[in-house]
Amino acid sequence: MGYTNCGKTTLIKALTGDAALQPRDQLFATLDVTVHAGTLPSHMTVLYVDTIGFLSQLPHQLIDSFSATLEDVIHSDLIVHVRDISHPETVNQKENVLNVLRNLQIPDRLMSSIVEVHNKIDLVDSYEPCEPNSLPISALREQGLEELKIVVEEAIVRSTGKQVLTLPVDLSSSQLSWLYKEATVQEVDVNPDEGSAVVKVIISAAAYGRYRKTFQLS
Ligand SMILES: Nc1nc2c(ncn2[C@@H]2O[C@H](COP(=O)(O)OP(=O)(O)OP(=O)(O)O)[C@@H](O)[C@H]2O)c(=O)[nH]1
Ligand SMILES: [Mg+2]
Repeated sequence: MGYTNCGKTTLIKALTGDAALQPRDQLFATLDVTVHAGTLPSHMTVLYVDTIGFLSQLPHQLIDSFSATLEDVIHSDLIVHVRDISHPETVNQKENVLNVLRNLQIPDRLMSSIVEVHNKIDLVDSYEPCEPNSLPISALREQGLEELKIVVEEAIVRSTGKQVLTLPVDLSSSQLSWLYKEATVQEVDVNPDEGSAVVKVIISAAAYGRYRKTFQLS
């Protein structure tokens, strides 16, 4: 989420490589909410939602329709707030975005986990991080994106209640293929002599419960 022209579409394009995305130097370049798949450092797939930009002094009649485009935010695992840090009004813009989110009655868990991205640092002479918990990037020059992905992944693991586990796996069983299907396999360390492997996975509590039940593990 963020103001129109702050670089949301450019950022999602850089994170996903989705050539269909068309960033443009104009107000309201994005008029439809679209969804784009990307991969996080642990191989987890994430869906980025490219939203419609905010505008100051939105005509009163349009506030409801604009808010309607943001209703699905409630169902997301994480909000990434993109700010054009080179914009003279960037501080007011941040306040407006947070106010709109408060009015939408976004759940506390989403409000308290917002990842704030300071975009367009390439346009700011000697950028100094001015706020804690914000990530400096240039979506256009693809700077800071790896750091951002790591932060997004940590936040999503936390907000979805997933855990990172290292599990011993019997390769003569279907345990490994089960994990590939139901969880995110990060690393597989095979021990050929023992026909076993040590597998690092990101898995939800529910899937881990089913895994133990399926393979009768204590
Ligand atoms: N210099 C610089 N320009 C950027 C950066 N990120 C985006 N831009 C430019 O900013 C303009 C707007 O980018 P978009 O990605 O379309 O912005 P948006 O937030 O999707 O805008 P709306 O769809 O209107 O809400 C484009 O001309 C981009 O090339 C950046 O990191 N640095
Ligand atoms: Mg856009």
